[in-house]
Amino acid sequence: MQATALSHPNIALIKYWGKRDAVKNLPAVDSLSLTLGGLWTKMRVEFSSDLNRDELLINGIKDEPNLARVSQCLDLVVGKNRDFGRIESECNFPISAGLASSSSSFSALVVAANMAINKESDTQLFATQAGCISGSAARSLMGGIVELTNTSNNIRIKQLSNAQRWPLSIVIAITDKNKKSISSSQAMNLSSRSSPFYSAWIENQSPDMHEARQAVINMDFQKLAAVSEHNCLKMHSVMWTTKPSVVYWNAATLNCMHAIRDLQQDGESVFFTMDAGPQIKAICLPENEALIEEKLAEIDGVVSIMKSRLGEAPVSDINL
Ligand code: 2P0
Repeated sequence: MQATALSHPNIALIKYWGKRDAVKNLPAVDSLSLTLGGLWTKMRVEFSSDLNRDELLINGIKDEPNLARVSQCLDLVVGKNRDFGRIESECNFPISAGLASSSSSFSALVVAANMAINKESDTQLFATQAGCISGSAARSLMGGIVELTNTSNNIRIKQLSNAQRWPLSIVIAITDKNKKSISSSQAMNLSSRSSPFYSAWIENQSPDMHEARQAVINMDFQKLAAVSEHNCLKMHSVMWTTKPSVVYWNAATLNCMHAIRDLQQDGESVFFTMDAGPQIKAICLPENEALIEEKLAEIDGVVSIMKSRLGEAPVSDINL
């Protein structure tokens, strides 16, 4: 009754912001993402009749705030009438700081919990289960470039490109390692109720998805760059016009954006995206990675740089 799984976070180029069903946690829009190799969360799950409650350790420290969501995930996978679980989570990057740690955490947890009860691997089912707990987690069930689409009362994920077919690099400029001020769940809920741009955001997602999908199929970097930046700025416009406003950026985030725009002017293949946090992700071709890293590291307020290439689907093994 124990298993371990390792999963990578993902960042969306065409973003998920808003829910069409809060109970099932179904997203209001389709999305498209990159799975980030090198960054990972490892989850070890052990069910035992000796335990009298679920227990969660994150990087060796007992954690209460995230326990309810973890228990909810185990109930969903195993059923409410289950043994309690001891969950040990290890993560090699900052958590709750806009680096999509919930995507790697809940995808790893779903895979490990299913393996612990000897369920056969079923990627779409695992994506549905992970997505119920964290919308972005569903996309981490596949590697490379992944799209998540809405079906009548579920979601579906599909790999548009594997990590080898179109290798992309992701340079992440960390501008603040602290936890974000408001969770994305809470913030998107506020946006749907109060931003005058929310309905326009929902209505205009399909053309962006179409354009991004075609760009991936044709490996057209400039097209993917243009539609990704546009979609990112639209999502942040919805956040900014939420009441009360949700502004995840800081001065360094904006300075990085300008630096990336300058690099584009110089003919470099690079574009930016930002999520529910102040970190900036620069997507580029592997041959440009060193230059982008150098330029971003020089910017005031950039605390550190992380680099990633497209990663693979989760792996599970009792001995991980
Ligand atoms: C995304 N984000 O598409 C967007 C962009 C953040 C900004 O998915 O409410 O923490 O738990 O389903 O999984 C935030 O992801 O949200 C998110 P919930 P989650 O990646």
